[in-house]
Amino acid sequence: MKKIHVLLLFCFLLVIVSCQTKESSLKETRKVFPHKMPAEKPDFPLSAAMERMFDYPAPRVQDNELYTTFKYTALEGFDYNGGDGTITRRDPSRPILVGGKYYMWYTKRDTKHLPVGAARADEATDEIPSTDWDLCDIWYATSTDGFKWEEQGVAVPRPPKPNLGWRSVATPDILVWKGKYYLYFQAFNEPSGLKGDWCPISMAYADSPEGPWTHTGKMIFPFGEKGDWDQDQAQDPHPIVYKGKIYLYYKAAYNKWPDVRDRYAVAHGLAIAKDPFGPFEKHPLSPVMNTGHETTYFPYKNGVAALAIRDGNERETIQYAEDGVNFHVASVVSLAPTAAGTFTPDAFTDTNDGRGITWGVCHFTNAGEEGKRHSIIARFDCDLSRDCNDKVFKQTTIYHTPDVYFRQGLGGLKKKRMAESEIKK
Ligand code: AAL
Repeated sequence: MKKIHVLLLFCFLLVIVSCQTKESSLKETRKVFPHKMPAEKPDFPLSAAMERMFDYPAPRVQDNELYTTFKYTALEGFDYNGGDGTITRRDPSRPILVGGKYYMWYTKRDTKHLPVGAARADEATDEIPSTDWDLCDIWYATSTDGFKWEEQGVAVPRPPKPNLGWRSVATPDILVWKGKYYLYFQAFNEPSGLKGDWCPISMAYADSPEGPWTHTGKMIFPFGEKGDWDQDQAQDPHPIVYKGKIYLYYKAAYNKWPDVRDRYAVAHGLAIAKDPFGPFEKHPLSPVMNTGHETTYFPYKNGVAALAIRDGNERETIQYAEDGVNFHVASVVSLAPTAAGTFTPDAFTDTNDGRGITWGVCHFTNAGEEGKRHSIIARFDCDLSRDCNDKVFKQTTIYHTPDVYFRQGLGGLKKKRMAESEIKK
């Protein structure tokens, strides 16, 4: 009797095991993408889109630490002359915290006349600016909370003609290196727009963020050779300390401006130095970024993260390079800040454990009514930080009211479109 029981039990177990094997081999042969999101890329063939999903920091965007939304706040404390267009503040540096105060530097235009525009640059005079960043100086402001700012005055003025930058100094960013301060900025010797937006990067240094600043009067590295992508300009200098050196990312427009403005493209180069005065050596793989009208880079984990905004196939993305050189798209974002300078406490600490960012400053270049256009600096908050996990920044839908869409109207094209549809009837 006992033997029969044992035999029955054995048969029962055999049936179960064989059913399970059948089921799992069926699953193996079906290889369908599972309902539960896999933590890792499944090891069976996937479509290109599903395959790519596992190349992001996380397959679900809400879990992607390099995905964020952006929340904006108008800054308090800046006077814009009633918004009449004569005062502009733009292209802010990253804010830094020194002695309990945030400091930021930016381009300031305070001119009697409004800019005539790049296309009419030959009409520019000593008092009439060509572009919004012509006839500018570098100013700075301080804050204790990052929302209310007090403008302190000029940090780096335009030097007298014919010194480098006599026409305009603009678009600064800051480096803190061995306890001293270095401002890198664009130095124009002609009204922007005359031949193009042509300028090199120059530098000023100081013992304190309050200055006084000494302008070297030199370009920090030469343009590329004739025919190279950066043959005419180096802009938007953005330094961080990485792998014990100064990694200075910069932008140039190429392909070529202004002669064939409609073929305009931008890219970012990388110049590396062991000392703030240089020599800076361009990384042989430069340009290292194919997108981005301005430069925003920060240490992240053991690599470098970047905001790639406007201009380029990968516009509105956050990117990451494990080596600071070879960038990959880490997320696609909306309503991203332009010309962002991020508060990055570890920008200059030579970290290999970059913590990321939660806020910064940016600009809007279309403040004021038509005929009074000027730029303003604003604050944005986000979660691109490994130390913050605020769900509010991980939402994936931003609802704009219909008027935001209708403001992108067809304009003059509307009549044409209506006439075309009439004909088709
Ligand atoms: C900016 C920057 C550079 C350009 C101009 C002023 O947003 O890209 O600084 O020269 O526009």
